[in-house]
Amino acid sequence: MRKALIVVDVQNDFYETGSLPVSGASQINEAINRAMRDSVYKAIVAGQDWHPSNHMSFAVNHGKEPFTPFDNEKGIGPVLWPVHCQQGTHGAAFHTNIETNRFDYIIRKGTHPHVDSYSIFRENDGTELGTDGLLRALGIEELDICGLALDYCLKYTVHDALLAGFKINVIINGTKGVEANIGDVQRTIEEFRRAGVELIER
Ligand code: VGL
Ligand code: ZN
Repeated sequence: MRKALIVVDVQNDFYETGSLPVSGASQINEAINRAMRDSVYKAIVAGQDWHPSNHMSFAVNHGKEPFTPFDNEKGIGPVLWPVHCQQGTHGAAFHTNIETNRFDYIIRKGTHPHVDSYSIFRENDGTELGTDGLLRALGIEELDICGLALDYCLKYTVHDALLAGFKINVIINGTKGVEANIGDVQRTIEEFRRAGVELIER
């Protein structure tokens, strides 16, 4: 058992009725639950976007509209977001149809007001979240990755996991994208293929 399952940000705000909705998000729940019921995983690690109300990824904290382009060296951007996944709110909670009792570890991210954190490995300024160390300590060599959103947090998580040297499989029926720009999802999938990521179904 050298495999872990990574479940990225399956939180209410990223589902259809949330503040930063991914269309069709609820369609991924069954594949994720099916994967979690499989006994092949040594560990199931969930990411949870967990922002304070003064988080600088929120457009309103700049007096701007959501999706306004913004970039700074502290790792906010490339766009500003609607208020989402505020610590302790319903929007930040995991979707009720996800069998969260199966999560072994939860990595919270985006907790510092001035730094965003897309990947569950490190914050956008490079600060490690401890995920790599955790997986190494457990002897994990291969990751199946699913969750939201394909073209943001999942993409950055895959990127960092590749840099860390893990073999990566993306559960393609267990993820959906924001598609802020038309073609983002397709481009991300092409990038995965070129990087040697395997696309699997559960
Ligand atoms: C995410 C935008 C802002 C994600 C999180 O989970 O993909 N996207 N915060
Ligand atoms: Zn966020």
